[in-house]
Amino acid sequence: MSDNPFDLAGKTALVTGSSRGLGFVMARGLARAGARIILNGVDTGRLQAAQAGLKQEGIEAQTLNFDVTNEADVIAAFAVLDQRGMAPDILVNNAGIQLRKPLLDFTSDEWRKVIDTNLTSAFVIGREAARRMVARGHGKIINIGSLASELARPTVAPYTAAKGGIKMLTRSMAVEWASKGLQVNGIGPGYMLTDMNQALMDNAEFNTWLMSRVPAKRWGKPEELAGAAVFLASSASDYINGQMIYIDGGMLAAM
Ligand code: GCO
Repeated sequence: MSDNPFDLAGKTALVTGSSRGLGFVMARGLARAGARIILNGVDTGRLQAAQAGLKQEGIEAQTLNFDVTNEADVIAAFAVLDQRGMAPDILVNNAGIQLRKPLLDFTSDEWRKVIDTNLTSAFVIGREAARRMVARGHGKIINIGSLASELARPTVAPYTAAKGGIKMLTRSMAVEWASKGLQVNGIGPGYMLTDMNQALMDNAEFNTWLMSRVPAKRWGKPEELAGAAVFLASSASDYINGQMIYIDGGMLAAM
């Protein structure tokens, strides 16, 4: 047993939505800390490319293609993990989508798609993982929220509602499962350089506004999330529960 509290050797981590972007970078960070990684996505080509990318740095990752919004798919995926002896010790609920338009123009179907992908999936997958973690008496769940878990801006209402829900789902999971040996916490990225935010990065007016709001005066880099993910996945955070760590360049601290 390593005396390094950040060592994840011997642990299995499932990261949803990890074929690219923040999910991939967090999965890579957990792997570099010693965890056995299960990459998830719905695009087999992207999953295989992500797996190959990790292999190039000597990391052997598994892949599991399932749709986080399809409960039957999720349950079947956990049955496969059970068969492989790979029920996760660490779950990162990262999968999410963004849809930007005035709230008055959203359809109910569009609302449900965002809520289902960004919030309900964290409940369903969290419940399936926690059933196995509770049986073992230990486990780490990391829900990926957002700066939008705390602050709203126009045109992203479903996403913001979902991410606010992620914060309170994290607290709910923590208060129900802490006595069972689980630690459940969240990471709230600020404005990060990701495909999801490309339209914002390309918008000069948005960039001017953002630079006026972020004390660090820059966009965040996806790899800047990996440290918090390793910390919350490790024994270094065994007495931390129900917390959100915001990685936002100080944006939430500023008026
Ligand atoms: C937006 C962005 C935010 C992201 C951002 C902050 O359109 O405002 O997509 O919703 O979550 O990375 O967390």
